[in-house]
Amino acid sequence: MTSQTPSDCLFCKIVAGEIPSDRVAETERSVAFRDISPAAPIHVLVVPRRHESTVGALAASSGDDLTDVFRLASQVAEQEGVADAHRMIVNTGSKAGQTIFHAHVHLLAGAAFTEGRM
Ligand code: DGP
Repeated sequence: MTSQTPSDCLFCKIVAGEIPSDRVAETERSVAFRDISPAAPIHVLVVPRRHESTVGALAASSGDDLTDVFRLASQVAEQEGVADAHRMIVNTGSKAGQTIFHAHVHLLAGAAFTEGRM
């Protein structure tokens, strides 16, 4: 699905601190940082520290990492004051808009989400 490997993966470099990011929270397994190109007033990406190309691959390889990513996303929603008004979105595959092939969850909030679906 991707040619990106941990050595040339942008999010691996952000996790390692080699590329700066606006980090909002982290755990032993996951890191949350603000999206460089926000699609909503609050737009945070939550990524596992361990490289997997997609959330599906992450689920297949480690339920603990998968759980931690979503738990941290919920914690960030809480700390941003949007625990009851946010979306979590996962893009899988370039045809679905995935551009970075390191598993990640988008946490989006602060916009008036009036549509019932994406
Ligand atoms: P996706 O389309 O689901 O693969 O989302 C990738 C997101 O990553 C996209 O919303 C923009 C964001 N992004 C790309 N490059 C950087 C970067 O260098 N820093 C940060 N913070 N976000 C980035």
